Amino acid sequence: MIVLKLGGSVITDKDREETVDEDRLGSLAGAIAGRGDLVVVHGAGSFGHRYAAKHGVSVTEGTHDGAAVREIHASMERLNERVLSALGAESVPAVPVDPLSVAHRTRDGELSLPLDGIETMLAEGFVPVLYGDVISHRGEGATIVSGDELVVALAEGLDADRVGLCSAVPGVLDDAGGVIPEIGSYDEVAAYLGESESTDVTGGMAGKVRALLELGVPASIFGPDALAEFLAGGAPGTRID
Ligand code: IP8
Repeated sequence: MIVLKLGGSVITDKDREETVDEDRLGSLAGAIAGRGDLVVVHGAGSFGHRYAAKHGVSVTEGTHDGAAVREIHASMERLNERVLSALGAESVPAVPVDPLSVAHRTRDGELSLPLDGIETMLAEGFVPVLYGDVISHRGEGATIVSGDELVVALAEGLDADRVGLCSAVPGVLDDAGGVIPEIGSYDEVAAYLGESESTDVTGGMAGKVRALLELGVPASIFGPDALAEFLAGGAPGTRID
C-alpha cells in the first residue's frame, strides 16, 4: 500500500489565509481516482499554521486552552472538508480520520497513532484521509502533529510499500535549482535545506527530509505534475531511502 502526503503548499495558497488552490486540488484528486490501497495525509498550508502560531503552539510547545485547540483544529477541519469533497467529486471513497480524536503524544513527545480503525477502513476499500492537526500531549496540554510525522507513523505501522510526498517543488533542490535525484543521509543535503519562508511551525523541507530518512520504506518527494507518474509506480523527483 501507499501513503501519500499532499503538501499544504500544494493544495493551498500559502500566502493567502485559508485559500484552497481548487484547480490544483481537483487535478490531484483526478490523479488519485481509481487507485485503492492508499492512505492520504494532507498538510496545513494557509490553514492551521496561523492559528498555531497565534496561540504559541508547536510540536513541542503546548497549550491547555481548549478554545485555542478548537480554533486550530477547526481550521484544519475546514481544509479537510475541501480535500474530501475534491476526492469525492472524483468518486474516490475518501473518509476522514481526525488525528485530534485518535492520536496523542506521550510525555516524551512520541506520537501514538492507533491503526486498527485505519486498517479496517483500508480493508473495506476506503481511502482514509488524515491531516496535520493539534493533538493531546501528556504533560503539555496539546501540541501540533505535522502531516510528515503522521506519514512516518502510518508507513511504519501499516507496512507501506512506498511513500510519496507531493510538494510545491519538483523535489529537493540543490544550489543551482536542480532536483537532487537521491538522498541517503541528511548530511548530504544539509547545506541546501534552508528554513521555510511562510509561517510554518513544523519545519518545511528540512523536517520532511529528516522524517523520511527515519523510514525504512522508499519515499519520493515530487511536484504536483508528477503524482500520476508516482502512483503508476514511477520514482519522480527526489528518492529518499
Ligand atoms: O502542514 C501542520 O501540518 P503540516 C498542522 O503537515 C498544523 O506540517 C495544525 C499547523
